[in-house]
Amino acid sequence: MSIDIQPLSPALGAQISGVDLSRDLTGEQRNAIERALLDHQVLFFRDQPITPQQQARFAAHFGDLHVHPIYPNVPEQPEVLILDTAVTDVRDNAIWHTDVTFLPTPALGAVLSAKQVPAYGGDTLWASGIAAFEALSRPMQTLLDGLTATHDFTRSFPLERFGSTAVDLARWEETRRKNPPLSHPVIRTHPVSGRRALFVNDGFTTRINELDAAESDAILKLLFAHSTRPEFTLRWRWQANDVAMWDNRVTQHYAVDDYRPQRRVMHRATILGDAPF
Ligand SMILES: O=C(O)CCC(=O)C(=O)O
Ligand SMILES: [Fe+2]
Repeated sequence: MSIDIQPLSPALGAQISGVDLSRDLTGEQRNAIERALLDHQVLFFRDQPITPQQQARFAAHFGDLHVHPIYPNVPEQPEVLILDTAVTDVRDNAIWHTDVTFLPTPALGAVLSAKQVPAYGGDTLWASGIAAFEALSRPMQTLLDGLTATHDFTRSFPLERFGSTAVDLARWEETRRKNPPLSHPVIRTHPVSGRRALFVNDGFTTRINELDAAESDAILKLLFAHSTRPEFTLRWRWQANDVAMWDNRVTQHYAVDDYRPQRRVMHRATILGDAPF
């Protein structure tokens, strides 16, 4: 059986069939999936009931895995974190963001497995930073080229929501101490494809360093709005056992918070990345 790739929108996204993610990948399958990820930035697989172990093994084909500092994980597979509305307040993912850009080396990508989904609602959207960058005018691209921006963990993980118990507070303070605000380029070059992408996100980006504060506020506001124009996005309607895999180096996503009190349970394995340039 060979891998079939159905593009879902011009900007990004493809549905992949012809592969069973519960089994170990052949080298050929791994390379075909990596190629598809480079071409389409986010991939979707239907009907893939995978265990946390199988999910971690699949994700580990593409890099080392990250253990998240805040979210709960599967005890016997700590690289798989649990997003369960019955356990964690996941509202903070209802903002356009790129995962963990508060790290010096943000995630390369992630593999998200839908365990329990609401009858309707709870969709996730992705946006292509490549499409957003390419649609900017030449003068704006020139202005942004070479600028850097500050990314701060506390923007998406505010103390008010993540420090409610003594244990949570201690973990939050430890995480903040280990992850002081840092800088990344505003325009990122994909380390493999060489394509250029807008790399600021509402979840973690607080300031364009080289601009004055008012200029930075105005330009970031413009860039956040620009990068999530419908033309650069795709919206996925989940079924249980769907798996999504995204290239976190050149995309953002938004988990729509419209379904509570229905329960929604997702498992995520996060693949470590490299320093943006
Ligand atoms: O729950 C989702 O659909 C996505 C949540 C999210 O932002 C993530 O897993 O990185
Ligand atoms: Fe996320």
